[in-house]
Amino acid sequence: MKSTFHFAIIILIISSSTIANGQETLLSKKHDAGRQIIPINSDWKFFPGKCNLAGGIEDDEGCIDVDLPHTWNDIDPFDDKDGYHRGICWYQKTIELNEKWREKKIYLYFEGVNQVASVYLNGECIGEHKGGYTAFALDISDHVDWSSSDNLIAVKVDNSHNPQIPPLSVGYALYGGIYRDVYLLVTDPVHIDLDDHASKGFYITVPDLSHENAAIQVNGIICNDLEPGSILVKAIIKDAEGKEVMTQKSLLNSNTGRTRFELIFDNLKDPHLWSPEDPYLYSLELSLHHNGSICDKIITDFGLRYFSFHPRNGFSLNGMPYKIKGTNRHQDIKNFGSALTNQMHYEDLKNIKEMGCNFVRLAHYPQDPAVLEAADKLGLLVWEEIPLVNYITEDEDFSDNCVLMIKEMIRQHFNHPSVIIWGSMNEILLWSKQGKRIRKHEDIQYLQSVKKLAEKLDETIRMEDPTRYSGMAIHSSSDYFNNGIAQIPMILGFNLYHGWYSGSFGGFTNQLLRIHINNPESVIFISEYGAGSDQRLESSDPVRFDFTGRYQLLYHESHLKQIQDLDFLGGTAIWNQFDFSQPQIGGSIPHINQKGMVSWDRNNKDVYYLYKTNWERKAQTYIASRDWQKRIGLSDSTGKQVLTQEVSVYSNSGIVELFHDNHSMGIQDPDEISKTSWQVPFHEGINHINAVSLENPSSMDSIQVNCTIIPRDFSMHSGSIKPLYINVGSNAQYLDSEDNLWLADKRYTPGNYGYVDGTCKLADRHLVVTNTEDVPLYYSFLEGVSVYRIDLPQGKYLVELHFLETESQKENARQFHIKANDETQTNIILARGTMSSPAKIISFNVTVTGREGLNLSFDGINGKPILNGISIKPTRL
Ligand code: GCB
Repeated sequence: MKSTFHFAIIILIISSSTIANGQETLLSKKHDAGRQIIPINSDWKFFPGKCNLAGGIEDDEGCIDVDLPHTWNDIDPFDDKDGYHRGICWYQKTIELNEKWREKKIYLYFEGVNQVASVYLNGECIGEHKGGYTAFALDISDHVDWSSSDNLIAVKVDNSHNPQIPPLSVGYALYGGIYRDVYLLVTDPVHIDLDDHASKGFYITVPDLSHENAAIQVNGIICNDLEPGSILVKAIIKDAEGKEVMTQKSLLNSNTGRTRFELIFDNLKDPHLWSPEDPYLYSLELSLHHNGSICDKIITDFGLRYFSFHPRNGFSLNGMPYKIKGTNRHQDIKNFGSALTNQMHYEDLKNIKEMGCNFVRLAHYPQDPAVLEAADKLGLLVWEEIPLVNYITEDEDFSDNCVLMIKEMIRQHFNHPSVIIWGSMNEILLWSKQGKRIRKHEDIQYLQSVKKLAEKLDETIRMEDPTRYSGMAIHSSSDYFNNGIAQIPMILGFNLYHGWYSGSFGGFTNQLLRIHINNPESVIFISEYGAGSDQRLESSDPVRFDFTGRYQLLYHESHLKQIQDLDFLGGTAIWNQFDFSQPQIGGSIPHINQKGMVSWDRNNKDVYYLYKTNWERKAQTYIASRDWQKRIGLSDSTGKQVLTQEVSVYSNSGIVELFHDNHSMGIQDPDEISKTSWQVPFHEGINHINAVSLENPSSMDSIQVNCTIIPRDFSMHSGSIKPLYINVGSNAQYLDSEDNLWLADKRYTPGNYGYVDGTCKLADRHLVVTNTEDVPLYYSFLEGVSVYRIDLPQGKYLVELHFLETESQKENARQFHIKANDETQTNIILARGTMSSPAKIISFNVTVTGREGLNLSFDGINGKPILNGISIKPTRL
């Protein structure tokens, strides 16, 4: 179904109070008559790397005490060693049973274990779950040992590569562990279903919804493990203030086993609709009554909204055109890996909301219940998908696992008003079936298998949930269109990186217009666009792949402008809100994908404020230089001791005036993306910069820029030179791990420093630099240099030279002699591994006499000489 369709849905989620501080998830709410939910996250024993615990029963030797959530890969994907632990580890915990539970049903509920979990109770295997991103529930009632007060749970967790389980290849760490919460769920033998793919056991839809009226339907299953009899199902709808709005009841004659129920509220007048701007939640109290007492009760919140996508008009919400302004989110944070608390999940979504987004794509897998709850509560529309990325295994097991994942995802998260799209695949034709990146698919048989799977998954989505849209994200390849794959989903997402992986910024609009014209009936969505950055690198002269904050700004400024003009788009999502793990990738922060609006340890980058100013309604002004408050450069060529550089301001509050040390730099009117820029003549030391909106003076911002100015004629400043750091071969200044500022490099001009020859280059982005905290220094380099000059005044200096081999040598390692002022210092040999390369430093003392300065010369023995950085410290020898 390609054309617009319009539907309404009402959704429910477990009680709103659980989200107030983001601490608890839907299941952790201490409950209500008939049902107990007991978190069992503390006091687990973790057996790292143990593969052979029979039934999980073992003495404590070698175990580590841990609390959940836990992953064993919080650190090792990011160290200098190749790879990270992917294999089997065990967890154990004893649980205490309550005598009162003898007649009850007892379930173990796991929110997420990556990626295969085998669960044992007292040595007996009671279940297995495949797939690391969805929940599962196991009925342990008949397996507990009532003769003992303690029962031993053991969980074997395996995060090895498994060809039957997606994801097969991933651009993110496959963190192993029980990395989400675990609960004991104790219910009456008569209860709302707990055996339906770890769902809530009931589903709410809205056959009819308008601003005037809502018809609401609750469908579910009752499990009666007691005796045949009549069961009363009762549902009460309350408004956000807790006032009762409507009640419905249904008396069922239930046999033992499972019985369906349906409740219809057909006339909720003047419903208060849910939207990102007004995430209004009703609550619903669903209870079962048997033999005069309440045997199960669940209190949930729910939201009401209707929406549709149109191939030419974009998205509409509650009957009005609506611009989706979105981002993507991965679920990991520095030092925690994927083992995040519910509060951390909540803070992430809050960060997204505060940037002005109204949409988030949970890429590339279903996320924690706390994430969905936060989206409902904060007001964020959601695209959620299964972890089917890059390529498939052509067999039934793999396909069955994908289908199961879709069912689990949809059933578990069906009741969230935030969700509007279920995704099935991401860039599924990026790799060959052998697991290699390819440009063009030639294997017709494989393409047919992919198509068949895509059809099956899309069909599953539409069957499981006819109230939402199916989605698929693809990369720029005609293979999707030529083989009938792009035509399958209701929403076609494009992951586009113009001006990053290839081409120029403007290619974005050109490509989208082409796609739109050729596929006028397809709903086109931008599921990803982005560029990487590193808050330690800045440049007045940014270039692609340099990882400077300025390049990332230019990229997003251009894309934001372009997006504003593309009205047919269903929506857009930045890649990515947060930097995230990408083991084995290089760049200036190895093992990290650096395209976040926010760093991996959760610091907003300057680009965050570009979007915030444009997308968040409240009046605001930001100086886009939070990441560039320490600046260094040569003094201007005017001869004055100033460094003139650009300062940009984003303001959505009209004309802005910029002040430098309280002197007005003039007023400017922000452009269509709320941007203005000034050239500011920074002086040495602290510079106070203020930006104020003239129309709304409370919309203002101020920062301090600490500027280090190197006199352009430093050869004249005899004896007064400070340590000098040069980021050789780079257009960018670099702030190192000891707070030293490294100058951007340049061609030599008399009186200061620079390369006389050689070519400035960036290392291959895939090369992982090891053995240093200061990767950016090594990521850029000068190749083929024979002379590098620094016109130092007379004096004695300690010189350090930094090197990295960037190429894998086929035969002899790169080798060259180094001389300083004609004195041979050393002979250096560089080598590297297949994927990684270690940083290397050599140091020596030099004495500069007369006006000779420091002349470094490099003489190749094998290959071209190469240089990455120079530091020079005056010494007293
Ligand atoms: C993509 C992928 C995503 C990557 C991203 C990138 O298209 O869908 O998983 O992380 O590109 O940064 O290369």
